[in-house]
Formats: sequence, structure tokens, C-alpha cells
Amino acid sequence: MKLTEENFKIDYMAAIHATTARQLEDTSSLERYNALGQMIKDYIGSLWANTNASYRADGVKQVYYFSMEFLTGKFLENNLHYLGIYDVTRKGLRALNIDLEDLIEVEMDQGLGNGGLGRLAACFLDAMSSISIPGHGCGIRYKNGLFEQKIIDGNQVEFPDRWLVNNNVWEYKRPNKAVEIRFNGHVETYMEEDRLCFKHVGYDAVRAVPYDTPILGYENNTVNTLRLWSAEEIEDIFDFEYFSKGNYLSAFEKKHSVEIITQILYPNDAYDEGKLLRLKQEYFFVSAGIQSIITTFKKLNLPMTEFSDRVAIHINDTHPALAVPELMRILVDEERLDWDTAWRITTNCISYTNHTIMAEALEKWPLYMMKDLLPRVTMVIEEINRRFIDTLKNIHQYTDENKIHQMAIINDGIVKMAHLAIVGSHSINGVAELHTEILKTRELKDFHNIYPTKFNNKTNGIMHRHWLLNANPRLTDLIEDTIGDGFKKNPIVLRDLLKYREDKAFLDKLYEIKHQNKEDLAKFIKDKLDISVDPYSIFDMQAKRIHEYKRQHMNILHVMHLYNQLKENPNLDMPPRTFIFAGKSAPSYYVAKQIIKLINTVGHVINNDKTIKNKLKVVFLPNYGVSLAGRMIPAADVSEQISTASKEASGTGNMKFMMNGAVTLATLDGANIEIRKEVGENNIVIFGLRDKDVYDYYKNGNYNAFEVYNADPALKKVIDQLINSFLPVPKDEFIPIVDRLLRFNDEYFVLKDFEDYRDAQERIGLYYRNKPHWMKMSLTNIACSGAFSADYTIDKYASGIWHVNRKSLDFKL
Ligand code: 26V
Repeated sequence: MKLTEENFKIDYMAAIHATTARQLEDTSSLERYNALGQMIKDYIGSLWANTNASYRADGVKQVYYFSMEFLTGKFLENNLHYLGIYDVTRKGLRALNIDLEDLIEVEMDQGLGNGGLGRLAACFLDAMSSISIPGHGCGIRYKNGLFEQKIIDGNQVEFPDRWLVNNNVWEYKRPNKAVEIRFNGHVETYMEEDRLCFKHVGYDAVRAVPYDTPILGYENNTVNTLRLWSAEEIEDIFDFEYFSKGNYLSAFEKKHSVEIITQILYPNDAYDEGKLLRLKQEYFFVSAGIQSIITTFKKLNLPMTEFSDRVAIHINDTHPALAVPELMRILVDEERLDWDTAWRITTNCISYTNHTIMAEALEKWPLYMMKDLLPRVTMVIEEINRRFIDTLKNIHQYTDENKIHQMAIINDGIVKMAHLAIVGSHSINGVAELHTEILKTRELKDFHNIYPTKFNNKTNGIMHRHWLLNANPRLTDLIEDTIGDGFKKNPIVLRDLLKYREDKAFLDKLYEIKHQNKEDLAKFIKDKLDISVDPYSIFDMQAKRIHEYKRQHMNILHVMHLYNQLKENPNLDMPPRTFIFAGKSAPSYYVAKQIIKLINTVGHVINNDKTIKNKLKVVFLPNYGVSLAGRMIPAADVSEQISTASKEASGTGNMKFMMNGAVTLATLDGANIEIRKEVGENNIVIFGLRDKDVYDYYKNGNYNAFEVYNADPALKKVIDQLINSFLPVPKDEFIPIVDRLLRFNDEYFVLKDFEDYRDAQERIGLYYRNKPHWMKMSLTNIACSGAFSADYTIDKYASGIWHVNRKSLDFKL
């Protein structure tokens, strides 16, 4: 949009007065930020209205991305860039003696997600808008996002994330679009003419109120919607009966029991606890979302049979899989379609992404619980299951009762959400090539046999405009000066940088930028943790959720090994290294919390040991989230992607690090394999077991962790150090970790991969010392990272799964 500095100042002063009723000099940073946000929201308003009007006028097919999580982070900086008014805003504010950077800092992260799955949803929203796809998000407006992590005495301690305390300037509450959600009660059947009908009665009703946030496209006038639902009590719940009996407090208890539905995001990211409240959350937002889609569709005055020509519903993992029976329920019970027509519409609409093969993350609900909470929806699932089993027997001629039992949506009193999602959708995709292969040939093999064409791969992608342009302005400027700004809209052209592989002057500039970013991070670490780190050392980072399969403990055991070597020989010729960790553990995941404690304990010992001459440092940065990632990633030299092969579905951190010039140290897992393909094997460091080895070990039961431990003295030494008072903690502190590695035979092959990892780390050291060589590797990673932009991923979803077209909008603000 066009905005002069003069007009900016006029609008901004008006916003200050309107939102604060104070003179500028009397306002706080928060008030200044809110005023700016409000002003930007006003600018966005007409673009948003125009976008929706044009979607409706043309009746275009629209995508609804259903996700329990949207980890969007901050909006201000991005919105300014996308509107093309970042520079004028900065100058205008400067003239008023305000630093834009300070206001950007004030914004709280919208942390409504756990990790990869939630951040992917946020990157996808951006990409849908930026490549002009009519696509919206549908989710939950949790009052508390993912907990804030503090490290106290080396332990993770959780605090509530009250992201709404200062008011969220980007959202619009739309009470007029509230819908009713019905829980519990029972179902009555009756005949209407010769149709069997169902009526849900005696239910508890809850009001779902939408809050809409605009999702801007990059300089293309498109504004899609992220609609998050919040639970409120329905008026009649505020029971007059209670009042009349003078039972005022009970009325509030009931109100509280409703509002609790959207109070908190579950903080587990790979462990399903099967809690009733979580099931309530799932149905709550799915039902609300589908009701509102149907209302929008009806404005087109088309027959219901055309629903799937205008609507695509995507379910992000199985968490919104109730979309299948809920859409069926509405089409059959309320729209009075016959079952087969409703089923055709439903399966044509719905598509599903699988994000994990970890058995403990697969959602399963006890049938009795579901029946109690959702009596009619459960009947629908039972009918879907009955028909599915019929198909297996009659169409696919299955006679093996055992197999039929395993594939059923409901068996042994359990509802399997993945099976429901697979049966009820026309597309099932994995998130990286290897992951999709594993789904097809192993984990979901039986379903792939009967539905071979439903399965497809869509390798994840990241929002390059955030992870490069916003996070790393120095690098962005250098790239722009070198190859122009085409990469902002078409990131594959980053490949043009490959021409500069032998250009010393360019590589020097690249080195200088990395160094400045490292200086910035070193300062941040000093301020936050009072640890001095050497910006000339290798910044080696592992930043992601803490989980045994991601193997942060292998990393820290290797750090202990380096320390042991330095203690034996303080003059050891080793490039100085700083190991930086960040990530949250699920609050109830004891071993993961012990891994955090171990990292901090080792860090304490090493960082305070003067004899090793600052050659080694260990830092654990607390409260990893979108903002911290933005500070860390531009300063990384080495990106640790060391999961047990086959376990990490894709990873997206791996893509963010490479885009910022880090060299990946990786197993052949998830998207690491595709990164290797892009950059070539000389520009990535690979080690460890392959997925096939892992499956073979599991199958044959021939892995013996004790043997590996006994055969490798260096490894034995570090494991023993966990429990022999070498570390300043009670002797039994780390027994649970050692037990997992030895007594329970090391499920994730930490010991098995240790030697190979050590060698790979040695190679990293050698490459790093050869500066021109290292900078060439770094450059190659940046140049090849464009292939992982979410813009391309979303383009493939749009053409291959959703069958929606791009919709260019040419009105101007
Ligand atoms: C599962 C569960 C289980 C029930 C309780 C709450 C909860 C919350 C989240 C999840 C999802 C775990 C799956 C996940 O996050 N997968 C990650 O998805 C990324 C995006 O596709 C991918 O890059 C990571 O490799 C994958 O681990």
C-alpha cells in the first residue's frame, strides 16, 4: 500500500489518541504497540472485506485447514512487511522518537501450539494467503498457550502462558457468528414418512464464539481468515432455576465448567493421555467450524450436493478427525441427504495429514467415553465402521477376521481416530518422502493395500519470508544486493547464489554476517544467563521439543566425551565449540525432563572449568518458541537433526537452519534425506543407522545395548559418569536415563549410533577449520533452501489434494 511518512504520523497520532486518550509522551510501549496494531488492523480491514466479497461473488472453492494448533508467533513485523509499509513506519515512528524494534518486542508470541505440527499450520496459513489460495484456518482460541518454561536449578518449571493479558489487538470477536455445540444427552429415533430420523435430546449446550485474525498475503492484497473458537456459557445455562433457589455460586460453577473447554492447550506433543476434556475440545472446534462453513456455503444458494465443489476441509493430524462423523451427521440429520450421498460429499471434502508414526501419539478414545459425550456422533461412527467392515468383506473379499479386526475403526471398545480419518477422507499424506514410504509400506500398509491412490507425499515447507527475511535481515540484504529480490516471491531463485561459490569476496561477506549474528546471540546469552560464549567458536544447536527419539541425550553425552578428552589433554587441538540447546519437555514426561536437567548440569560443570581454556561451552536457552527460534537460528553454524532413523516424520527446524546457512549434522531421517538430495552429500554431514536397520533390529530383537556399552570405553566412561558422582547431583538423579539406555535396551539406539556420531562431529570440526570450504558449504545450504518454501508445498496441496485455484486479487488500498 502507499503511505507517506506524513500520513503515517497523522494516522498514528490519531490511533494513539483514539486507543489511549493520552498524549504520546504519557503512553507506555505497550500502549504505543497497541495503537500501531490497531492502526494496521484498520488498514487491513478493507482488503479483508474485499477478499471475502470477491470469494463469495465468484463462488470459488475455499479451503478450511482444521488444526488443534496454530503457532503463529508475532504479527506486527510481518504485517508491516506484507503491506509494504515497514520502512515508512520505522521512519515515521523515529520522527516521533519511537523505535519500531521496541514495539515489535512488546508483542507477546501467540503460542497456541506445541511444536512442528502447530508451526507448520502457521506457515501454511501464510503460504495460502501469499500464493493467493482462498484458504482459512480453523482452531481453538486457548486462553493459555503452551506453558512458559523457566529453568530453576537446572530443572524445567512450567508457568502459565497468559498471552491474552494485554489484550490481543489482531483479533475481531464476532459474537453474531456464534454457534451452539451439544454435548451429552441421548438420541431419540422416530419415523418421518418412511425415513428413520434421529434427535439429540437432553444435551448440554455450549456457545462457540469465533475470534477472527486476518492472515495477510505477501504484497498481493489477499487477506484470509484464521478463525479461533472460544467457549462461553449459553444464556440458559446461567440457570434461572439456580437463581430462584438462591444458588448463585452454582451458576458460576457451571459457567466455569463451560469456559474450561478452551482454557488450555494440552502440552503433550507425542503422547495421548485420552482425557475427556481433550475430546471435548476436539468436538467443540470441529463442530463449530463445520457449522460456520455450512452457513457460508448456504449464502451461495446452491444445492447441498455441490458442497464438496466449493469446500475442502483439511485435517491436521487426527485431532480434528471428528469432522468426518460431524459432517455426516449434519448432512444426514439436518440436511436430510441419504447416507450414500452424504458419504460421497464428506469423503470428497475431507483430506488428512499424518504427522507421526509414534504409537503413543496415535489417538484412541474409549467407546463408552465417546458415546457418553457425543451420543449421536458416535452412532454415526459406528455406522461408518459397520459399512467399512462390510466393504472389506464384500468388495475386498477379506476373510481374515484378525485383519478385519485390526483395521476396524472401532474394536475392543476403542475408537481409533487414524482409521476414522483414513476411511473418511479422499487423501492421506505423509510429510516427507521417507515418512510417506513408511506409512505406505509399514505403519498403514493394510490401508494402503485397499486405498493405494489415496496415499501421497507432501514434504513439509517453511515460511521463508519469516525464517529468512524477518529473522535474518543482514543475510536478506546481502542476498538482495547480490541476486535481486525475486527470491521473496519465488524462493527457488536462491539457487542463483550458487554462482558465488568460488567468490571469495562474497564468501567473506557471508562469514561476516554469520559472525555478527553470533555476536548478537552471544550478547543475548550473556544478558539472559550470564554465560560468556566465544563468537569465534562453532555454534552447534539443537532446538526442538525434548524427546528421547530426538536424542538430545546423545548430543550431551558427546559433549561429555569432548570434555573428557580436554581434561585428559587440555592442549588438545580442537576448534572451540559452543553447544546450544533449547526446547520444552511435556510436563509429565519424566525422562525428557531429566535430559534437560542433565544438559544444565553438564553445562554448569563445563562452563565453570577454567582448565579447558574456554574451548567448550554448553548453553540451554529457556522457553523455546517462535521468537527465540528467530534469534537463535540465524546464528547457527551446525544444525543437529539426529533423531533415530524412521522416527522424525519430517522436521522443519532442519529447513530453517539450512536457510540461514547452518550445515546439517543428520541421520537419514525425515526431510534430512531430501535436504541431502538438494545440497549434495558434500554439503551435509550424515551418520548413523538407516530406517531399515532400525526396523530390522526391532523385528529380530538382536540389539544389545550392554554389548555396545562394554565394547566402547569412551562411551562407557560417559554413561558411568551419569551415576558415579562425577556430576554435582545426588547419585541416583540420572538413573532413569541410564535405565532407559541399558536396562530397557536403548529403544532409540543412542549407544549404537554414538561412535558414528562422534566421527561425524570430528568431520564437522575439520570442515569448520577450513574456512573457505565451510563457507562454501554454508552458501550451498542457503542457495538450495528455497525448495523448502511452504509456498511450493501449499501449491502442491492445492493442485494435488484440494483442487483449488489461485485467486489473484487486484484491488489496491
Ligand atoms: C499429538 C498429540 C497426542 C495427543 C495429545 C496432544 C498431542 C499434540 C500433538 C500431537 C502431534 C504430534 C505430531 C507432531 O507434532 N509431529 C511433527 O509434525 C511436524 C510437522 O509435520 C514434523 O515436522 C515433525 O517431524 C513431527 O514430529
